[in-house]
Amino acid sequence: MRRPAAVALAVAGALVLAGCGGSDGSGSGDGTADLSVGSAYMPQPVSDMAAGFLTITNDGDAPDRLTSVSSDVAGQVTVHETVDGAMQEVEALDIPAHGSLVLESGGNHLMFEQLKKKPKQGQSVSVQLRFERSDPVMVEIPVKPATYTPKTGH
Ligand SMILES: [Cu+2]
Repeated sequence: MRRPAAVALAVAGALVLAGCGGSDGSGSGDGTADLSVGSAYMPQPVSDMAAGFLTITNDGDAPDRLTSVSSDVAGQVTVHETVDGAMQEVEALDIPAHGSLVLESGGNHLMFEQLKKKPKQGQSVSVQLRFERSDPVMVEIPVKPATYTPKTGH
């Protein structure tokens, strides 16, 4: 009875392969988020508040969440979403696995309040982004003209 033995071996081999998990070689059990930040800018503020926009890309196998933000130029930075044209503060924003979180004019954004100084066009503002699972990320956000909109916008 050689054939049943061969089948059993094949099944065992498949189980071993499945147990190896992801193919990225990271070796971690349930995957991790792999975050990078791009397309960041701040329109030059016209009051004691400023908005910030950026895109957080997650190349990892696990989702994460943007939970809080701070900057040395602002007393407080909050995360806002825009609903029916009105903005409101949110506790956190989701960053899906193999996806991205987009903060753009008219939508989600960072809100800098109690500005200690008014950032000017050509300068940059350093911001620390903090996440539910990943380590904090420092970003230098360039200050653009007050009317700036990215060319990739719709
Ligand atoms: Cu806002």
